[in-house]
Amino acid sequence: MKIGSWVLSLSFILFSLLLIGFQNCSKIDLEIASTEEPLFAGGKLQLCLPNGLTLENVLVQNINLAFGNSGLELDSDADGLSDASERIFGLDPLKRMTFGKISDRLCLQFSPNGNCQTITQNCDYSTTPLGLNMCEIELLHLDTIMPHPTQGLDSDGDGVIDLFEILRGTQPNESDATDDPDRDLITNFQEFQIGSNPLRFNARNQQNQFTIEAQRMTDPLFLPNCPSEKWEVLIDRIPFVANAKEFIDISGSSNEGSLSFSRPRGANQILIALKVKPDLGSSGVLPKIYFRSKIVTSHEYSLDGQFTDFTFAGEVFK
Ligand SMILES: [Ca+2]
Ligand SMILES: [Ca+2]
Ligand SMILES: [Ca+2]
Ligand SMILES: [Ca+2]
Repeated sequence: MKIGSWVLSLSFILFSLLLIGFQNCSKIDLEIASTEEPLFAGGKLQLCLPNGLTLENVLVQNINLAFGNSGLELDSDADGLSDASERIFGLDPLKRMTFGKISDRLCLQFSPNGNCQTITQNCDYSTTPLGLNMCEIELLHLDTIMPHPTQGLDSDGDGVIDLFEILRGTQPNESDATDDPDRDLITNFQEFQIGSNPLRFNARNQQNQFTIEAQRMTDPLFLPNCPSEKWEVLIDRIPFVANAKEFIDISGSSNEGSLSFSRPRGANQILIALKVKPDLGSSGVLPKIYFRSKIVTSHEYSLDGQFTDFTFAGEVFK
């Protein structure tokens, strides 16, 4: 009797372990649909902020991964559409702007057949600091929401840069960071923080989330020569895949100091965006956006850095 119930318990445990194993496998399949298993990038930022500023948020995205039909897929040209989706719609997976004027993701959004040659005839192709051109800004009416000193950064002032919103499908022209369009009880902003799809119910997929933890530091031994606010940001488990083809961006003109989408074969581009705002004692100072592009390969795991590694993109009103 005793041995019988013991065998029964053991079988139950084995069955449960098997079941957990299967569940984990299916979760991974749902999230990562690349031909290669993802590698993970992480690192530590030690930031000495400019005087009078405090950190509003840090967001990180691998711009060479896009959400496709079956999860995260390779997006070689960083236009927000995976290579596989582009082939389905007859777009070029190695051109951000197959028709030359707006990024392919916006092309599909405004012209669902992927045929957007006729959109925006006369506009300025030169890119703003974070990779948008005036054709895209005018098409999305980003220039009419708020008259920021620099356009195309965080036009709606919700803390998520326009580029990330376009790549992931949230609204760059509407403050929607606290919205939850996919009703998974994770707000859009939280989805950006953990790297999940803001347009797809995925509350139960805890498996492949990444983490970004920012903490204000008061320890005098941390950045001892910093006279202003000090922050430590821990970034972990940002997924990347190593099978990307080389990408050379030929869309529009890239201005000095603005984000470039080009990168070598086998590498992914991980973009870190900082939004800083005036601290309580500062008046007449506007919020600012800084960015850092990190080219990551299979041999390099580190996103370590300091504030001086970041490029100033511009100021926003909110
Ligand atoms: Ca693409
Ligand atoms: Ca493309
Ligand atoms: Ca925004
Ligand atoms: Ca959500």
